[in-house]
Amino acid sequence: MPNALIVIDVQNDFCPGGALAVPGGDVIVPGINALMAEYDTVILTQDWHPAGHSSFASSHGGKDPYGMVDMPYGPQVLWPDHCVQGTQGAAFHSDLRVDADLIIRKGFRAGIDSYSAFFENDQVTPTGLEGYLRTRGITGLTMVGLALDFCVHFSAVDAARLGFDVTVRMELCRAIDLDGSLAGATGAMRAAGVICD
Ligand code: VGL
Ligand code: ZN
Repeated sequence: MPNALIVIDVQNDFCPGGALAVPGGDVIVPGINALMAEYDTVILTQDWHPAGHSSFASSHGGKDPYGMVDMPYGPQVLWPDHCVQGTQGAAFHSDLRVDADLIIRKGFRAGIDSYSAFFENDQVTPTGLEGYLRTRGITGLTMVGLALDFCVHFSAVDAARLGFDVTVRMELCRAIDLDGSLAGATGAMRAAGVICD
């Protein structure tokens, strides 16, 4: 049964020195590159925000990063400006292998964030990734990357709900860990049937 490797958001802004640095975010790159060799299909995701994106604290005058705001689609964490389209921060880590079959960008609509590679944060607007996988006959997914408690978490849970067999290789992920978000993410992934390996 065809499997794909999905490498989530291994971008400069999520690595040490970046705008939304995930501790140890760069350490996983060699292991991810090695894992790519075991998959026929490799997909990269890329967080890809326009300047002034609504998930940026700077777009909500006076609010601090890592606070919350109510968006029309529900509560949203406010982030430092990160992964702005075309910037070095949005580029993949320079050591990451980028000879992938597909690069899927997300978070490019100004008014809505997108953690999951499958649906934007309103949980209904599709990215098109499901259709790509189904038309390629792919049924099993392995996920790695950044950040474990946000984009990996929501991508894995959505994929499991869509009926894919999902494994997250935990040692090839790193987390932001905001207010217990790592424990919450791990519990939610397991509850959704994701294998956290
Ligand atoms: C992410 C926060 C904001 C992620 C993206 O890739 O996990 N987290 N944008
Ligand atoms: Zn983002």
